Amino acid sequence: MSMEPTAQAEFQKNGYVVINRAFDRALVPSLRNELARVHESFPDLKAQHPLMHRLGEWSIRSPQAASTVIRDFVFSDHFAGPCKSLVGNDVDLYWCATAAKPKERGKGFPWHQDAGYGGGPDEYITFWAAFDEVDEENGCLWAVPGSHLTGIQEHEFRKSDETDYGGPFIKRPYEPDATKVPILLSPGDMVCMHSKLIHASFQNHSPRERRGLITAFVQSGEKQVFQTVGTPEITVPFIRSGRRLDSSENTRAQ
Ligand SMILES: O=C(O)CCC(=O)C(=O)O
Repeated sequence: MSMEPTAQAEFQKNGYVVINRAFDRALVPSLRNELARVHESFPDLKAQHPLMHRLGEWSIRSPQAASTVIRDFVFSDHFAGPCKSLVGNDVDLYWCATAAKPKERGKGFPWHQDAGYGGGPDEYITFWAAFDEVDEENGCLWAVPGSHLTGIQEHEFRKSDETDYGGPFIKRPYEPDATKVPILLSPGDMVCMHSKLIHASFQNHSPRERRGLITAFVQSGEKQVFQTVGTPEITVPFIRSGRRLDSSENTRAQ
């Protein structure tokens, strides 16, 4: 289903839009199970699927390579509709990763822009699909509305420490203070973000898991697509001339 014009306008203005009930809650238990399996069996799965990478305790890149449940979810109309509205009729999956912040010890992911990682395309969209109730206590995403219009800030790579996971983050000091907004989601909701949106997430001190899936999509033919881990990125065809390819047509996804 394509996106409502009001939701598209919200995305253009704020750089993100929350899509409530974007997918059936009935899918959530099997998605949670697959996410747990991918994390628990990562070494074995990695041996069979070299595309997979551990990005830290909280995240595994390319889980769709090892899970048909995740693959069918990623290559579904849940994402095709918004992709067609926001990206166009020819779209590739850029990347996919789990986002499983554990209860009580989940760390933060400081302020950054996805396009600030360097080496990749400037313009693409990222979805964060929720498998749990996600709020301030268990480490939801926060965004700075309208920040996608202010250009790409300078980023620096920081290692994981006591409070934060490692990654490329906006150079210190940066603190948006009052302009930041929490993105509250229920299982089945997702947020769609512009690649230049400034966003972050904080620690999970709660007794609740905070599980989700990140999927990023880019206009096909985008030349500047490199994997953050350093090898050439393999984007996967998703929509061609307005038609969604299903996951079985996407041999490169596996
Ligand atoms: O899941 C999170 O807490 C952070 C995810 C994020 O910001 C990203 O992948 O760009």
